[in-house]
Amino acid sequence: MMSKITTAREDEVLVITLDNPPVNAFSTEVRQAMAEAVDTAAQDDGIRAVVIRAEGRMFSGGADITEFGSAPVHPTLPELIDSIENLAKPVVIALNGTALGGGCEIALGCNYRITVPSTKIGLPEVKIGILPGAGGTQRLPRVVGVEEALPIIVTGNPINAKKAEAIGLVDRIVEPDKLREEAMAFAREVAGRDDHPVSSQRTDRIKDHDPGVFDAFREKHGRRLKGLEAPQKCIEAVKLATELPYEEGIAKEREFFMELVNGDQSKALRHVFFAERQASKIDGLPKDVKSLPIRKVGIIGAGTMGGGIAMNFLSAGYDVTMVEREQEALDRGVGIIRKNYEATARKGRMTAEQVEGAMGHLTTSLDYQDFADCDLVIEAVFELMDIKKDVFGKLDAICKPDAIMASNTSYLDVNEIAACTSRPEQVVGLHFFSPANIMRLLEVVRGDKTSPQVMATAMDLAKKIGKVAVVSGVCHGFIGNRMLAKRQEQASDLLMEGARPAQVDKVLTDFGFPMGPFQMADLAGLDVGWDPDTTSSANVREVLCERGRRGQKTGKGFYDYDENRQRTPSEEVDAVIADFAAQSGKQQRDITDEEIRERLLYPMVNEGALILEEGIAQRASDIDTVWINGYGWPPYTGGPMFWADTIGLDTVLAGLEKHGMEPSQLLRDKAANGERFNG
Ligand code: 3H9
Repeated sequence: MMSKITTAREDEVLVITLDNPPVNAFSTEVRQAMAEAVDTAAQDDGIRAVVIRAEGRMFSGGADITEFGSAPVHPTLPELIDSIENLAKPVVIALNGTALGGGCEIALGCNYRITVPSTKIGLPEVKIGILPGAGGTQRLPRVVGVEEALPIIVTGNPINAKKAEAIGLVDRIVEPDKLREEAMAFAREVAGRDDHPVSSQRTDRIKDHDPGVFDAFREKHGRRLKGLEAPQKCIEAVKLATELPYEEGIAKEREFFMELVNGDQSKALRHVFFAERQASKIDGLPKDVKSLPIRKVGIIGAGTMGGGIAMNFLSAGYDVTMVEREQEALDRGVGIIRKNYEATARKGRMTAEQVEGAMGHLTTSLDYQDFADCDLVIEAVFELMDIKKDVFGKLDAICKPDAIMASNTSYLDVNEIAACTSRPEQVVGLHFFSPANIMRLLEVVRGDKTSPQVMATAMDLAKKIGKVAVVSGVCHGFIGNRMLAKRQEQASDLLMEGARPAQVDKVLTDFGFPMGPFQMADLAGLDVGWDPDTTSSANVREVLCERGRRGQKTGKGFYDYDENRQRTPSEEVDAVIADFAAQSGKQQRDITDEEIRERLLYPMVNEGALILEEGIAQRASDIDTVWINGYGWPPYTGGPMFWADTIGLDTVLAGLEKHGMEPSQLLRDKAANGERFNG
């Protein structure tokens, strides 16, 4: 077996090379072998400098996250980095690409850092609910100053090589093919000197900072830090770096790290990290399946959905042909796409050239015939089976033989749609979420006959356009909307029993959702799927629509909105609810927040269990991935199924029974055996 750490002696320089694909994680084996190599450098008087470098497409993704939660094995990463920093010989680190977490912290423990232009450096630990625990919170501020260190540590977003050089995090940037040679030259250049910068000993960048910077940072990022433990600890740790001697600061960092890594939030966020990566894998797919090449994509419909879907492909450089029935609708759709891109450019997230580049890939047409050379066609037409069937019949006649034909349906039976073509194996569901250019989730709906090749292509494509894809079997509403329906049912019932929209919504926002069901309805529009010609005052929603309360766009829905879209509860809505409640004969009563939470969330978990039982989802973690990326479920609880695991499946079971709901067999069995949904 190839060793993950190799050493080579070149004159007076020891080169230590890390090679641990796929991401050069600092696993126990790597740490032990690297510590031995560092020891060699310390012992051998002939060695006057060290170069640390890596093989592969990046420097390192950091500590091996799979080892978290087990007892620490020596040398720990902090111990290894200390041994590097304490070496009485200069160490130059050559970052050949991405250096994250422990990968960045090890660089901070070296005296000199050299890299290539494409490198991204960062401390993303906060995203998995921890803080940099190998000296990052104490060394980074000492190297780049508090103002620069705070956002890197607290947001977890990486910076590029140029910025890293500007703030003093790297010393030199060189061309990739020169990296090794330049690192060697750097090492030889500094070998004879004895004034090497030692990060932990530096005070020059932390002695004059504005003490108000921490509170200002908390204030500025308050909304995104809400409910999260790790960012608060990150801020606290950086503050301590400015107040305590290094040894005391590092002891505090370790204490915070251990506390966070063993806490529920980090366990949940680590689950989310692996769940997203697992979701891209399709069970039972033959190993030799190759994706089909996709270059040109056809989209039917230039409305909100079609336009949003088109933007995904345009941004990723695919040619897109968008077809509508009328020129006016096409023009409007194209106008909105351009407006969206220009808004992104105004925020500095796109250049004017990139806007034109994306728009340059778009062609429009009124004729399906223009789909003839498309590799993939996605329809985003009205959600009615007859219309979908008509569209797929036409596509079948026009598309080339190996083209993939996809439906963006959010509920309908993909098998029935596929059956009206001569090639159901080429048909798949691609369920995007609105706004489709922003939401990360994509449900890839696998029909009974969808071919493995089409599935593999869809999953690959999702990654290329930056989506998190989850495979779903065919059922009404697939994974996400099927579970959502259970929550909506309860939300409506709760109103009839005495809860108010604001109370129900608040229970969910307190839980960590960005909004509750009634706020969501107001945002989406109460009239989605409502028909003014056939309306019959059958429920609260219909009556509100009839009264012109159609959501935020009309200034009123379940709530009243002012000109700044601030909402207040509405007496009119309360009266409508009271009328329906009286008709339903249900006794109005005070309902506790706890009951609301249980009745909204437990039935979702139960539906998730049914979805698993029926094989609609491949694994529990896929359900979590859907809810976190498509419906705002707070990631720090791990998603519905992981959350249920955390609070205990027996608790969920008892709750369902208490509220008179029928638990699924899978939930009963797992609860009885003390098992979890997620392994
Ligand atoms: C840390 O460093 C702690 C210290 O502060 C303190 C310690 C005391 N460990 O994402 P990909 C797997 S905390 C284990 O598809 P990409 C991943 O699951 C760490 N495994 O590749 C996947 O496995 P599989 C701080 C890891 O090129 C495979 O590698 N660092 C790790 O799209 C490929 O991953 C982070 O939080 C890991 N650290 O993106 C960075 N990283 O093939 C986490 C990846 O079986 N990592 N895997 O599904 C990332 O952000 C991305 O993986 C990275 C590569 C950008 C590196």
